[in-house]
Amino acid sequence: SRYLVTAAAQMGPIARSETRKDTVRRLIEMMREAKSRGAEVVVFTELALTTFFPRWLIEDEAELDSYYEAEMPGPETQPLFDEAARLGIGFYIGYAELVMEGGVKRRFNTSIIVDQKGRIIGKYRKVHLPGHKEPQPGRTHQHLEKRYFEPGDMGFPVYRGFGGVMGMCICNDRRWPETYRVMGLQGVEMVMLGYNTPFDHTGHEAVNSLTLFHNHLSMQAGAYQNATWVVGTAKCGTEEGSKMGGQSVIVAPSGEIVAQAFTVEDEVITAKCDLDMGKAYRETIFNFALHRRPEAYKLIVER
Ligand code: CDT
Repeated sequence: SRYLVTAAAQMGPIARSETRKDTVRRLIEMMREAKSRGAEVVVFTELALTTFFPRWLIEDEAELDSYYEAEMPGPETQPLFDEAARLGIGFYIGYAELVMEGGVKRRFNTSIIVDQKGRIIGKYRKVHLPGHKEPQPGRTHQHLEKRYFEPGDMGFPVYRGFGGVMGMCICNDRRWPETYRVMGLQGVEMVMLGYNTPFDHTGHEAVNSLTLFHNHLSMQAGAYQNATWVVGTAKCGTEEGSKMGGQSVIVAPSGEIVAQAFTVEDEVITAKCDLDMGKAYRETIFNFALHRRPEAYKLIVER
């Protein structure tokens, strides 16, 4: 067995007025709690440093830029890295990334994995961007990720860390089977992800009422079909009037939920994850080399 004590640090709402400093303080508090429970790695959420700003049309560029990180770590996030190194705990965190390339601003919805010495060992940029480019009439809250981010340009890389093979995705990515499969084909043993999921995300009441069911369905299926642990961490509760789902989970390669948050606030959950557990699936029912039929899947990449 290769045990990795893993924590998911769910976040309650972050107000629009909350400073980075205050948010980082909340993250550090949960990091300490995770460590006190024996965790070696803690998974924070998507866009963990600010309120979920894609719910608004922001036309002032300086204001928009204020939600992004131009460097990681930067002056306001350095304390998180310092505390991780001091405690000897790794972490995953999502943030809005702003990069200057040839004098042009590029924006991504990004996550990183940081090791127990406070060093970045992996990076990922969100591939599946939901929502719209233009504000939709009649909606109380917009979802303008297509306006504020470019689709990720890194694919779904995996990284060696914490004694295993680690992968990442971000929120909407968790609903797409290809996300997990691309990492599954690289032998991923734990997929870390964060999400911000408003209950009104489809505009169809019947679908919206299944929001929490679909959240777990996607992650449990992804875990089982790819013989991997999945750690899904929410930002939840009522944030600036938008109600978002919680129920953060740690899912085993069997597809079973082994830990689940029960509040919609800052809450740490933990599980002792055996990274070898996936073998029983990878070597039998999901032995990819033996049973997959890529020649029958061509349409997936052609359309
Ligand atoms: N953040 C994010 O990707 N949220 C989406 C819901 C919004 S769809 C308009 C999700 O898939 O959870």
